[in-house]
Amino acid sequence: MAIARPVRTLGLLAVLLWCFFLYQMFKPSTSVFTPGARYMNFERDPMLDPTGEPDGILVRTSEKYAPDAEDSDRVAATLLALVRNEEVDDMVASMVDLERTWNHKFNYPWTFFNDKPFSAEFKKKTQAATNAKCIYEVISDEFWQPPSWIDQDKFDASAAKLEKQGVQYAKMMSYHQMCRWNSGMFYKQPALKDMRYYWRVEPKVHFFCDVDYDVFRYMQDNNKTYGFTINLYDDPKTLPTLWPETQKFLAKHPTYLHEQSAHKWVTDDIKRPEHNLAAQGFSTCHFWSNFEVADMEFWRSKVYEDYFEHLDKAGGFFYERWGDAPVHSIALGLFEDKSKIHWFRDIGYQHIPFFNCPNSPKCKGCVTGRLTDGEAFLHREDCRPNWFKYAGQG
Ligand SMILES: Nc1nc2c(ncn2[C@@H]2O[C@H](COP(=O)(O)OP(=O)(O)OP(=O)(O)O)[C@@H](O)[C@H]2O)c(=O)[nH]1
Ligand SMILES: [Mg+2]
Repeated sequence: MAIARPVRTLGLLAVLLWCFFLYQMFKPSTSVFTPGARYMNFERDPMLDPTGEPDGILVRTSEKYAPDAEDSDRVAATLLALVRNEEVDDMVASMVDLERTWNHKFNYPWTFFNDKPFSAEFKKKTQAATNAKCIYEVISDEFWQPPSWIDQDKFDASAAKLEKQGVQYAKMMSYHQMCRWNSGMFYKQPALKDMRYYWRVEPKVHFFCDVDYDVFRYMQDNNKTYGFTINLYDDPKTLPTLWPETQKFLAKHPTYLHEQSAHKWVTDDIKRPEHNLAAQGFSTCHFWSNFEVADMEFWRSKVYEDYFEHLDKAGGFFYERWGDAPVHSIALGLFEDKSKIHWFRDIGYQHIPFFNCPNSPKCKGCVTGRLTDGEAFLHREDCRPNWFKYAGQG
């Protein structure tokens, strides 16, 4: 039976419309998230280039890394988490990723810290996620409570002011305590006295890539102090007087500035001048410290201890909202040889909303070169190009 021409035309149109609809649904994305086309700061994101293992001495797994090996190849190091009981499932999720990609080969112990006693459930679930030893520590008041010179009324007044300015967690005293503990307390905990290196792990983070060498031995054998994955700008409203206080400290101790420091990185005012202005001379570019692999000898040094004490006395952990990330980063940028700071480009990592996702067959579950799966404006927070500019990609 012949079909009338208008009906044929309509049918054809319907098919064409359906094809167009399907194309719109499934066409390759040209949004800001497309690797390579998504960002204005880099000519080309180095994460798109093939990533292998770092240069230098690398130690592989062996029977000497068995959990109970007597003459172990492990160095004095631990995986470290400050965490609450109610975050146990998110903590286990982080552990599962890190155990799968790395620690089942090396069996470094996990040390968990909490300001409250760990529950039986927390201990059971976390120990079940690893063959390595787990250590559970309650932080005593001396390390956790605000110091005696912090005035509660002044804290309340400044927190209210910060909150009005949109500073996240401003009124949450425990957040301030957490930042201070991570800045100047954790490495003094008696449970860590025999440890030299740590790898900080938060609940609900992800690791994507197989890492086949002992990361702590890499730090020790190659004389590295600090390792990071992601570099971001901070909110200057959280730290208006951190840099002025740092300058006062430097004026008192001019010899503390390292000859090979990344001072220019700390004070850069080219890439984001308005941040530098609001922070009174600090670029706000920092190592994102929810991931850090570091040598506690640096934090335990006289230089850093003097710096932390100066900052602590100034009160900015409470009257402003100084984070451990900018405090660590400024100290590393001023007082350490920048060649001792290592970018772990090969460790695939995510803490919402940012990623470090290398181009490597060892990685699964992240999109190569994608910095964030959040809102497009978050790309502005990327300050890796600044670190590469002043310190390179080593
Ligand atoms: N035990 C304990 N752990 C805490 C406390 N506050 C924060 N933490 C832990 O400290 C780490 C950092 O805290 P977060 O709240 O994640 O801070 P953040 O990463 O700046 O904030 P988000 O971007 O919201 O994740 C996490 O591992 C928390 O579990 C606290 O009061 N007690
Ligand atoms: Mg967090």
